[in-house]
Amino acid sequence: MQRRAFTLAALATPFALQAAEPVKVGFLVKQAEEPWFQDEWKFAEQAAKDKGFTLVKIGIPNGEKTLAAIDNLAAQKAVGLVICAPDVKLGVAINRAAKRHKLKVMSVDDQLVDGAGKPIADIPHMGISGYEIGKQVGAGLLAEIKARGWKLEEVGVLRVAYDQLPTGRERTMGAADALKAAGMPAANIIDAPQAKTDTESAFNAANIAFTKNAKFKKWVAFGLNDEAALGAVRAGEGRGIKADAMLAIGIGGSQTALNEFTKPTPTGFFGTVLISPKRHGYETATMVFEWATQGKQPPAVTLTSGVLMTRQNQADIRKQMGL
Ligand code: FCA
Repeated sequence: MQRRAFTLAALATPFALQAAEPVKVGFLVKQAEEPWFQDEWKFAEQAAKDKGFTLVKIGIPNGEKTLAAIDNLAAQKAVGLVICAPDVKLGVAINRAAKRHKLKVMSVDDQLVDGAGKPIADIPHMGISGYEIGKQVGAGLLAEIKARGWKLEEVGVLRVAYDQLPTGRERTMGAADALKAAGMPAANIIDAPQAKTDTESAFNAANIAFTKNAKFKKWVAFGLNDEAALGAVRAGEGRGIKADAMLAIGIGGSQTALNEFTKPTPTGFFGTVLISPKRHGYETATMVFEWATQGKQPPAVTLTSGVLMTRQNQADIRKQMGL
């Protein structure tokens, strides 16, 4: 009797384990501490819960960690991954590693490129419409410049630049072009190249630019994300360029922007173009899962839009976007 029970249990266990083995999808991001990426992860987790897979979240601050993370996913028998790489030029190496391990790979936010800087065609991508969203930043700045009665000629324009990342360049060029099209003198546009895409790097870049261009007493600022715009605002504050003389609009709309909007006194961080971490997190994770398990190929490129959000309308807009 006892012996029979033992045999049945022994038989049952492997089957039970097999049935319970969850499908794993990786979600690898370049800057895990950034609120935007935290939000993407949160919505990817939601997708995992809804669709019934396990999400494996890994921060990949550099190339070495990126390739190690892909090997790690393969060792865990994951079926695929979504990735926002620390350097888009890692594209070929990432594609090769994924293929070697038979992992489906899709990029999010930053489109991977080959050695010649061309997007890698067989890696599906979801990103923002960078140039269009940049133009929305420019339009938002122009409207507020007008509301404040500033003359375009007297305003310095700080473009916190991260041009090695194509979407970064598109975003800030869109903003600069919108300002120029409205009559902003090209000579007023000052580039402040940042070494990384975080607040500290933007702060350092902005400080140098402000020092070199002290003739401007009023400024507008923008960059590829909220952290870039915020770094410019903080650098301005340190030099006496306060909310009445600074107008910055970021891109993102995550906690970095919300923290500014909920301060009792408005800062120079006037607004942000809210983009959708929900779409970027939920949809990409779902696409990779369905690609690997149902053979459903994701669209080659999906570009998402944004909407200008300020201190005034933030609650309504976030609600409308399902956030
Ligand atoms: C890039 C930026 C992030 C975020 C994302 C949508 O990856 O570095 O801050 O803006 O695009």
